[in-house]
Amino acid sequence: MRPGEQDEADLTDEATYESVRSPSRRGLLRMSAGAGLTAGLGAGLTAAFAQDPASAATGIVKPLPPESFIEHGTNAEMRWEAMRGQGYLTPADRFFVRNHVATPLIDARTWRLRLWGTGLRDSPAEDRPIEFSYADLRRFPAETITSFIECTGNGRGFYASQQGQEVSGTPWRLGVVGVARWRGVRLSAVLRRAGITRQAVDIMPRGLDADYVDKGENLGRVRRPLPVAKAMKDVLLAYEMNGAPLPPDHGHPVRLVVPSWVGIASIKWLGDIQVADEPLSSPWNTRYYRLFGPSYPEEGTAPLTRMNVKSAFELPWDTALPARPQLLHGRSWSGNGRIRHTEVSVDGGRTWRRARPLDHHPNPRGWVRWEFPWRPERRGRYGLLARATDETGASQPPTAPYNTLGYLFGAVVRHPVTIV
Ligand SMILES: Nc1nc2c(c(=O)[nH]1)N[C@H]1C(S)=C(S)[C@@H](COP(=O)(O)O)O[C@H]1N2
Ligand SMILES: [Mo]
Repeated sequence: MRPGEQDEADLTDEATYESVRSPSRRGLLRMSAGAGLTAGLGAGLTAAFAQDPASAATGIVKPLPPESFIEHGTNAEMRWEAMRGQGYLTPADRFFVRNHVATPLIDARTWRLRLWGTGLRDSPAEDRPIEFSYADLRRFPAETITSFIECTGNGRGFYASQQGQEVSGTPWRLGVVGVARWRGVRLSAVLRRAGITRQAVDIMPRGLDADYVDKGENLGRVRRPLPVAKAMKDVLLAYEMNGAPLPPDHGHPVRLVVPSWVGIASIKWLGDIQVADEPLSSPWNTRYYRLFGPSYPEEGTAPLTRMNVKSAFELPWDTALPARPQLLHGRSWSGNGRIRHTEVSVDGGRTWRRARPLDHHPNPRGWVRWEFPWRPERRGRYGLLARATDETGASQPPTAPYNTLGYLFGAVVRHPVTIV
């Protein structure tokens, strides 16, 4: 038998295939998604699910073609030129992936959502939770929302490149944001069915991906408290993205979509939700996702909630453009609500002109597409600027306030192009 044949045989056996997909075998999948794989089932899985050789290193299942993505460790940032010519939505195959660990493969047929805690009637214990199967959730009335999900560190790289400030974390440009149509069940409906009480104050959704280890310290599974007021308002338990079942990398079978809030709130591969009659905490609302630094309290600000205003051009970074009149395209969005207008400057911020909005009834939870006619006057280097203002009057300043973890970079970004 030649090397590799055994693995292929394993994968054509359906029973084996199903057993390795089940949640109880996630450890294996984690291995297959991580480095250092040797042989056996894991190798077979790598071959089956990793259409792209890169996924062996990233732990991301979908292909990451270099024209659409920039890989950063276990994450993939979308290149903004990948949105050029697209409609309103970000297609799932271009949507950024932010994974603390690796994408787990979870079988919807054996999956359960488990709710427990002191904020539910009769305070069910963690090991005696109220359970909903995937089929149970599909029997609730379905709801569809169009909403962005954006990583809190989107634009982080510009703290260093535009402001000369050192921050920790992945140096993203502006590509860790996407807008999708999410279909699922209102979280409020499921919480009510589970018996949420008036005393409940916080919920803690937790993912089924592996424990997150930060510099040798095991922080447990990804989880972040959410106030009951937000949980009951507009949060979705999503099982579809853009009309198709949620893909593995985006939380299959079920994820939270927490509109307008920091991306970390939208827990993927949702496994359980603690509902408590007292405030909850996790590293994701204490040591991360607050602002830290000289201008902030020692313990940081309050946990971050809404995202801020941003704008991006649908152009490759540092690209060459022809010396003739042309239309520039881009999108602006804000966690505060609707975008009122976007202005563009092609002369380094001396003069600004309004961009033409292409979406006339802005979705407060989505973005606005815009275009801007430009007639370059000379050849050479330009820094294109775009700044939006939202319905609260919030806009994009020339610089972003420094914080050590590089969150919420809302300043105007200088997008380099060369007219040739
Ligand atoms: N279980 C789990 N949920 C998670 C994460 C994760 O690593 N594990 N990453 C969070 C972060 S930081 C972001 S920005 C979004 C990214 O969602 P996406 O990968 O579908 O784009 O998922 C959030 N939900
Ligand atoms: Mo994030």
